[in-house]
Amino acid sequence: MDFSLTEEQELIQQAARDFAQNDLLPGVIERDEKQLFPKEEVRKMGELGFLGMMVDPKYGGSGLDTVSYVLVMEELSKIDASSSVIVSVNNSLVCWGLETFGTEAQKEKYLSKLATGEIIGAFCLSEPEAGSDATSQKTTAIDKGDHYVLNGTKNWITNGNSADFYFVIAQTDKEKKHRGINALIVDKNMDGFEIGPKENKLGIRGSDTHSLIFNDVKVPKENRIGEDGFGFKFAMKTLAGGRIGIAAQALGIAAGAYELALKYSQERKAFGTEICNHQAIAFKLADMHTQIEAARHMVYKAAWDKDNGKDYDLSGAMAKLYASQIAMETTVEAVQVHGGNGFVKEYHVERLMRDAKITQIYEGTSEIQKIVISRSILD
Ligand code: COS
Repeated sequence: MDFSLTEEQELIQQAARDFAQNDLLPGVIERDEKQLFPKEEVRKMGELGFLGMMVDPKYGGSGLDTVSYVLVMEELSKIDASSSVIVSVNNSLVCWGLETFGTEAQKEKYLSKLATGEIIGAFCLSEPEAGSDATSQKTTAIDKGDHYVLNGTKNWITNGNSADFYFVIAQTDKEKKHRGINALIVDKNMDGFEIGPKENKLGIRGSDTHSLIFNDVKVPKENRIGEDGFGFKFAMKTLAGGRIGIAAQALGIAAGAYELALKYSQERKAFGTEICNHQAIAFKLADMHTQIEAARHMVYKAAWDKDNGKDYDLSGAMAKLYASQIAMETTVEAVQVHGGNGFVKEYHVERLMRDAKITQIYEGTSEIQKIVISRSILD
């Protein structure tokens, strides 16, 4: 076994760390407070190749492996989970889905723009009544010969207003249940496509989350992904990889909070010594460090599975379940180590605590991960 990173992976990790410190950190509190989308930061991440990390260079991507991608996700998330979720959705759900299942014409039209950040994408599966129960799609895509007519509403869509490219999952043939679902590419400028209100969120407030409304949107058949009825499988397969990205985000949030708590505990004095010298604090640091290391192994292993052609449904689900749980626990403890200062925005840990919560919810709640895991071990 070899646990070391390659030289290239170390360089990418360092590039992401530098970018996070120099470009994400300065405005992160203001973006969180005012719910500002990191437009300029996204542009720079496109230039650095972070938005199409695993895409083949012939389509303008960086041609890197999944391990490099999770390293970048981890570093960005230590500082700004609102920016890292944009990276995650664009890489794992949009670019990967398009490159793996799209036609050559679809890739030529969209992939290089997505991979370089010229445009960004969104993945639209959740609905008011279909979040975890993803087969119960109410959005319809009625087959009209050379096109579909799309009607319905999607909820909680990351990059909702900022995207130009949308994967929309919709029901074509209700009788066929999940085998009658299709995934369609929708352009922002299509008639009948409306952006709904922006959500005012607990965490990842810099990311742009909207509901989307489709009123008789005419989508050409050439915008369908795969064969008729492939949409649900497309969503499941794509989300399986997406969960590795979110696991890496959770890992980064935990590691960021831990690093802040460690530093603070070595500076802040109480009872005549730095608080890290009190066992009450030292033991918290020991627990955080151990849990983060365990989560890191799980996240990197899931990425390695994907890179090596192994099944990653189970390892990705376990990594997301565990990393999101310890992101929550670690950030709560990091606030506690900071005491009163932990409650104050300028110390960053309260934001990380709020940001951590979503990692237990999106791209499959922790309960959904347990369904995936238990089915896998019982099969
Ligand atoms: N890869 C490929 N196919 C998959 C799959 C995967 N990882 N998981 C499920 N499928 C397929 C199944 O093989 C089945 O197809 P067939 O009947 O043709 O064999 C189909 O999908 C339906 O699967 P299943 O019967 O297991 O569906 P359930 O309704 O029981 O739901 C869960 C399965 C719960 C796992 C699924 O609905 C899910 O992941 N829900 C959460 C969705 C989610 O992440 N929402 C968040 C939105 S994105 S922020």
